[in-house]
Amino acid sequence: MNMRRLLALGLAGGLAVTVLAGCDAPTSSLTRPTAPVVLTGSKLNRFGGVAPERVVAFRWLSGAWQQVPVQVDQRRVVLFGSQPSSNATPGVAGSVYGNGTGGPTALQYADPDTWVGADPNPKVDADDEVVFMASDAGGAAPSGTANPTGAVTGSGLRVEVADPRASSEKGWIYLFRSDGSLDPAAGKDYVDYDFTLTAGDYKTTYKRAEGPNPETSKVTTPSYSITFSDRWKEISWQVRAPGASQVDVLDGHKNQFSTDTCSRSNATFAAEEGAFVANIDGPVRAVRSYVGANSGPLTQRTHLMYRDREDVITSLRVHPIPAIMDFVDFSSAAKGMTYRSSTKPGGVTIDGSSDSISTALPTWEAVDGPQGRIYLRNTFTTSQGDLKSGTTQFYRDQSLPRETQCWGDGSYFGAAGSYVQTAIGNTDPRSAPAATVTGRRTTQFLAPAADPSRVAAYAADWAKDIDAPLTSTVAPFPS
Ligand SMILES: [Ca+2]
Ligand SMILES: [Ca+2]
Ligand SMILES: [Ca+2]
Ligand SMILES: [Ca+2]
Repeated sequence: MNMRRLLALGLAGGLAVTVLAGCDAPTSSLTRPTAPVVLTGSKLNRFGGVAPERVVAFRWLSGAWQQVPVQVDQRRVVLFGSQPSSNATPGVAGSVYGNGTGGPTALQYADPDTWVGADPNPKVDADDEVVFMASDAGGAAPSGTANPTGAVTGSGLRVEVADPRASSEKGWIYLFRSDGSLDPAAGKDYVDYDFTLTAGDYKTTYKRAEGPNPETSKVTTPSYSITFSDRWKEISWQVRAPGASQVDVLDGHKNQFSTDTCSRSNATFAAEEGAFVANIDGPVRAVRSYVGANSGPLTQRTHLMYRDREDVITSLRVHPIPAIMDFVDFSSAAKGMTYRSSTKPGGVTIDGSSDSISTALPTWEAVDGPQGRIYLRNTFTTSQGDLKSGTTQFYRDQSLPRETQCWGDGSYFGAAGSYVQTAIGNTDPRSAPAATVTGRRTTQFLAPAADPSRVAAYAADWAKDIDAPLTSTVAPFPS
């Protein structure tokens, strides 16, 4: 049995029973309990035309079916549209901005409470996503096993989930069409997302032409809470895993051109045009997606928030820009935590006094202390060949920096992230040619480490998992 990742997550005790895999795999042997599994409808053709509220999931555990939560997120291809000329301009469903015609489209999460609107195909279709947690996988159901009660005969699909880094580690989830008697959430709710605009309802109050649009939105799970004070302004992280002190260790997840300029930052993004794509609060994950970053009105960020982890995907769509930084700046409440990375595995203390960190991009970062433990993986993909080589790691721990801070508090505390210093060509699809630059930041929230000397090894292994997601193979059940 491979306890590697369970140890890395500090979860070995609680889940040991589920990894006691025998030769006939009576239970899941997956050791990535915090990983999600996301399938598109195109892999689940038996569910084409099925209503999302009829999609249910089961695992086979100890010789019986047990229902587990599954979530369907509807997606649709829509226009971006354009920001209206005035905040008073009424919105029209069918584009992200609820305004304008023509121009580029993209596949987006659908939301009846934004101008994107509901998916025109309300049933599961090829581009919709079906998601469940690896920790809910069970063993392989023996052939001849009868369907669970409430599942429609002939509707079953067996999803074999495998770990590309450990070929012996597998788990199974069985998806069925329900007869209507079952709740897809299976009585669970791993993530709570309260999208709360101070002004009120999104469609009637949101200032799409010119912000700001203050929010008190909050995501809460058993492992963390995150708050947002506006579009692009993620301003608090509390680790809620057992043993963490639960203080807010984040000043902000920040973007700007360079340390010396505040002409563009999350604060200026929020102050100008923008719109929400979707706000989804399901049993397995929450989705928060929005556009609008000054002269890049189509620039988009999507947060996927799972029980233990947040994935942030940023799609740059703007005219040529000189540079971009993407960093996490901690708060004074993070003082005393240890910042580590693949280039500094021994770590340095976050205390507002300078540390020596390589400018080479790390493959992982970790911050740990009594406040909790946080692993970070920050990467981007691009079609512009020279961007990677022109990107360095930014790090600053300085309570009294010489530069004015663009927003948040007046200090850098363990501020770290990427700094693209090569000029970025056009990424706005409204003018050709457009390159692509897509950032992906993954943050894992964990209990304080029992043995801090092992955090570097754990985080290094976790980052390899992030780069090699679980795979899944779908087959009819029974076969
Ligand atoms: Ca769809
Ligand atoms: Ca659909
Ligand atoms: Ca320091
Ligand atoms: Ca700060």
